[in-house]
Amino acid sequence: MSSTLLSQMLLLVLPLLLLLQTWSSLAEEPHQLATCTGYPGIPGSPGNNGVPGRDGRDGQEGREGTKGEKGDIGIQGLPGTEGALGPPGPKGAQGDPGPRGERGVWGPPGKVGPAGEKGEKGEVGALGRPGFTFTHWRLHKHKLFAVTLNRGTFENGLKLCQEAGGIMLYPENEEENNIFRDLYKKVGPIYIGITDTKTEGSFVDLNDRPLSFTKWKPGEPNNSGGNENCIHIWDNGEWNDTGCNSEMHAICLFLPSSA
Ligand SMILES: [Ca+2]
Ligand SMILES: [Ca+2]
Repeated sequence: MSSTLLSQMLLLVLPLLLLLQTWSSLAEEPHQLATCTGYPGIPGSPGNNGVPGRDGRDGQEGREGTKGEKGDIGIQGLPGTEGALGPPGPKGAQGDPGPRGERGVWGPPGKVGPAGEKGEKGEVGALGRPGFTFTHWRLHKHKLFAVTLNRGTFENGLKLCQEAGGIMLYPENEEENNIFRDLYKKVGPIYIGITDTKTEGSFVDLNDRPLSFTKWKPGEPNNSGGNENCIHIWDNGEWNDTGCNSEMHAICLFLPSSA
């Protein structure tokens, strides 16, 4: 490098160095520059409203509310229209017969009426039928017992009772059996309303009902001779089967409905 060129470069650099030195000195003394006094400016006019922001995100689901109060009673509805009557149903099956009713009770005897006027003497009457005559009467509770005056077969006694409006019967308990026993002591052998004519050995009353009470003598009924289908009572109240053609009394029962 030549000395000439070097001197030219120095001539260019030196002014720059001086310029930099002057700039740095100005930078180290800024306060001297800020000391300049002035007046505040007039506030500017407010700016325009900005554009509305975007919708926010959905919030979380709220808690369940409290139970409301009971409401008032509703208004009564209008009545519905009545439907048409349906056809009658099929006839039901016949029911079982009801239990047998209790027997009626005899009423108290009526008062004796006034004596009638004495009548004229009548003619001699015809002979009455002996079957309608009874010799002893016993009233026990609601039952009226009567003993036939005359003796006859079992069929005779049965018929006499029916014609008089009664039935031939048997004692249905110990009290009634004692009445039969006492009547036997007064009149002798008495038939009672029991037979085994329909089924040998199976004694029933005259309505074919099984017996509710029996008072058999020990060893009876024995169907002695193979032909004992009717019953009579002994003086001790015990029963024996015997033939139906013997001559005996019969006891008829009269109830309020048949007397
Ligand atoms: Ca028999
Ligand atoms: Ca016998």
